Amino acid sequence: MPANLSPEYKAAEAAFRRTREPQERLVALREMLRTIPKHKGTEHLQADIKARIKALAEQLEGGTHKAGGHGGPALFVRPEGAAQVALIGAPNVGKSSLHARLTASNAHVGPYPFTTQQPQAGMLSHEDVHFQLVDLPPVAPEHPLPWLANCLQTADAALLVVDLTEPACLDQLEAVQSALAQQRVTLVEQWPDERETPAPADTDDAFALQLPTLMLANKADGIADIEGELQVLRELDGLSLRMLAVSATTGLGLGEIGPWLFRHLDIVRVYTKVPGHAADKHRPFTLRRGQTVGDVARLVHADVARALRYARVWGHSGFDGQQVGTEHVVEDGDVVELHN
Ligand SMILES: Nc1nc2c(ncn2[C@@H]2O[C@H](COP(=O)(O)OP(=O)(O)OP(=O)(O)O)[C@@H](O)[C@H]2O)c(=O)[nH]1
Ligand SMILES: [Mg+2]
Repeated sequence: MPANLSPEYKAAEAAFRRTREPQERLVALREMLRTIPKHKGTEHLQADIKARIKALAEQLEGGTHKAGGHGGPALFVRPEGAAQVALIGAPNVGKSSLHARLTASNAHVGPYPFTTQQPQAGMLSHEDVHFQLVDLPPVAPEHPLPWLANCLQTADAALLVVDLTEPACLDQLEAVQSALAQQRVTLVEQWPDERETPAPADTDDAFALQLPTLMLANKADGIADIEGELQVLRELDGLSLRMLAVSATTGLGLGEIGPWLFRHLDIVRVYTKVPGHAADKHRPFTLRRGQTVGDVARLVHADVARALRYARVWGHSGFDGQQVGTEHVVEDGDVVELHN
């Protein structure tokens, strides 16, 4: 990190880190470039910022195709649901087949590499929680995706898909990791449920992105000794990611993915009610463990949050319509009645 970064630059960088919204990130990047002290020690960083401005601006201008189907520009997927989870992997490993099977999308599947060209969103449900799964083009050295890091910025986690029947599986894994590393994206084994406190912001590198990752060992239908294969992969891949053997063809293991994500992303469902009425049990608001009644109110509406004085909570933690303050931490299954 070059020395002598000005307070203006640091403020711009903090704004950049705070937001996941592409347009706001572009504004912050331009402000970073404007305020960065122009000397030899910052040359690399200046070049990096310029490259990112170029990529992000192109990505934002680019879109005639809509990646998410909800008005987002091409090559971005606007997050929806409880969490956004990206399908990452080498060519032809079965990402789109999994996407199609898990979300009932019509993701295009082909028996050859580089079938998928753009991100595609779909929803994977677990009980009344919906995760947004994003199918992506393959990550491969011969097929660079300059927009990938920007696209992944909105993801909460990744599913790293490998093909268990592919002899070059380990080489593919290495190639995926190194292509991601070039864009400063790292797939990590630690998920939110294992963190005591929220992940510390990376203080050195505003561009570093770490995604909690579950490995999906796909095409397990073609493998006789699945446990043995997983063991080999575990020993040789140099990663310590959790693994799940799956098959997009037979459906093996697919039912475990939703519950796995729900548990490890530390998701909390809250049902709201208005006084004198039953709770709306159909559509939970989804939060993360540790979030509060105040956060629930913000999800309902900014005006509701501003006016909030207290809430009543019915929940698993023994609360039975008890009055609580805005800082009260909610738990999965709580019913909350907001009062102003
Ligand atoms: N046996 C078997 N074949 C599979 C499985 N999943 C996918 N396939 C096959 O693998 C090939 C590639 O599948 P895709 O889903 O297009 O793979 P992809 O990773 O999206 O490929 P790209 O978009 O090119 O990166 C197709 O021929 C699929 O039928 C599986 O679980 N078992
Ligand atoms: Mg595909």
